[in-house]
Amino acid sequence: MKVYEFKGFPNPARIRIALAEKRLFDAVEFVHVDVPGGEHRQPAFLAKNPSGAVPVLELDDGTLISECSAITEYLDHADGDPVLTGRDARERAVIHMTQRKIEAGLLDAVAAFFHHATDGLGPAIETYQNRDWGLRQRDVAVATMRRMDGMLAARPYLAADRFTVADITAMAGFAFADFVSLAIPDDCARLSAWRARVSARPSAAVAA
Ligand SMILES: N[C@@H](CCC(=O)N[C@@H](CS)C(=O)NCC(=O)O)C(=O)O
Repeated sequence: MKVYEFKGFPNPARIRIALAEKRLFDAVEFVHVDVPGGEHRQPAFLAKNPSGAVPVLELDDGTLISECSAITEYLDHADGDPVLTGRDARERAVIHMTQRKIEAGLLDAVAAFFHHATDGLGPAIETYQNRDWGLRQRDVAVATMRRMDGMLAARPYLAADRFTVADITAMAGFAFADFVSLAIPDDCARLSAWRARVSARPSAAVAA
């Protein structure tokens, strides 16, 4: 398997963490894509992912899988424990729901703030910017952090009583939030404690 990525970027980090959690890190070859240089907008990469985004997983039979949630789903089904996406119908639905809310409300919102309300990846890449939208999405990210703090009142991890893909998406969201200097609000003690807990996992080290 190959993973096309840019090391240190938040979405590729999700796949690195998932691979490490599932002890599959050495089963893939990482292929560097020069995103700041625009390589992801060139025809050769667009043939792999027409959305022009990393990461992309390429299977040995040539199947191309983009979107982190889909890649994680493949990895989780391809290998056994630990299960990151849920063991039964109820758990799978709850984890999927929570992951998606965190993806949209934290990770994608921070990304929108970065791309629209800051210099982002520079003028060659940021060909359309809407500052108001970016600032609105920063507010969405902070509101999502408060909601996540509430989730942690009932359980030690965001979607279950154990680490799941929802925690992985959140880890990437907070790494991106650090990059744009968006802190966890002071009144979110449970969320800060969760972050310290997941940051201590060995998988966190492979994402940076
Ligand atoms: N929803 C996608 C998001 C992928 C994404 O936005 N990746 C960023 C890097 S973290 C990217 O390639 N950005 C390129 C660009 O903004 O032009 C996923 O889950 O994989």
